[in-house]
Amino acid sequence: MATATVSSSPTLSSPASFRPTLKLSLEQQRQWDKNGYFVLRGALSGALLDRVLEAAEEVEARKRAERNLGSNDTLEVRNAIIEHDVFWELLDYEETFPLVLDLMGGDIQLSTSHLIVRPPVPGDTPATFKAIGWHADAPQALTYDDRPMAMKVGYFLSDVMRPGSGALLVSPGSHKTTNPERDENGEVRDVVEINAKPGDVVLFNHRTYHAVGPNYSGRHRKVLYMGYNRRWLRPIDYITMPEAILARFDPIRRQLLGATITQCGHYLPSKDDQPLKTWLETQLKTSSQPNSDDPYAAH
Ligand SMILES: O=C(O)CCC(=O)C(=O)O
Repeated sequence: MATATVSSSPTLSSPASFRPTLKLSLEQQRQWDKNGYFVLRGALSGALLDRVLEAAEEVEARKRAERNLGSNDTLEVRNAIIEHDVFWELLDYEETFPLVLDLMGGDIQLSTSHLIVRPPVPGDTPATFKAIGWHADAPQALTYDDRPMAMKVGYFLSDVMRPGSGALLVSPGSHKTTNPERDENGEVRDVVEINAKPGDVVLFNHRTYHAVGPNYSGRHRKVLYMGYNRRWLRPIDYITMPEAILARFDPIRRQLLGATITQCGHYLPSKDDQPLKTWLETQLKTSSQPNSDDPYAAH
């Protein structure tokens, strides 16, 4: 863990500006239900995008040095959120987190924060190459109330607009099956390549099958995922956050970082264990305006 992040900074609150009334547009909801994912074009932009890109570079350089990795080795940083203060800003980012709340409700926590840097491959690499093979992220069971058990928000940090530059591959509709249809080579049949620019964001259900194909671009391909799951599931890449980190945050962010007030708070939450849910309910009572437009429609 980077000790630099466990500082005595003042409490970092969830941004007062995040909009609980920002809901999925009808089109986003349709795509989520039908395909198991949707894309927000340019949802991360301006100074924050610059800060996140800079932070990702700094963490990449530090981790490559710590792990003795060359620039052509793949780098994966798990629990990346504790590695740089800028990453906290994506924990409940106002342009994406309200949509997670709309999909999942308030009974959630951060499941993972995962920075991935994948190097390009040589030009003679077969097109069927996978930097990571087809998979859905566990667990695969359906939830009891139709809300997703777990989902991810992927922030693209490099340009993967050109086909064959290591973009995320998804199989639309595969969140409805445990075994998507494949051809004789084991390749999933129905595939969409999410070509994206830095700052584009994908939201996908954990059940949606995805993979990463070859990157012929000659440039590294970078992405940062923030995952969220139900609080009665374990997080993926941390067990508990250190007290020194939790102490920096307000009750809503502490909930998101897996903390409870009472002993059985994950399974049998008291009111005090659910600040996000309580806050959400209060906000929704005061104003609730479903979005009719889609500010991030593909362009
Ligand atoms: O985008 C990537 O490099 C891999 C993403 C992935 O497979 C995952 O998050 O489970």
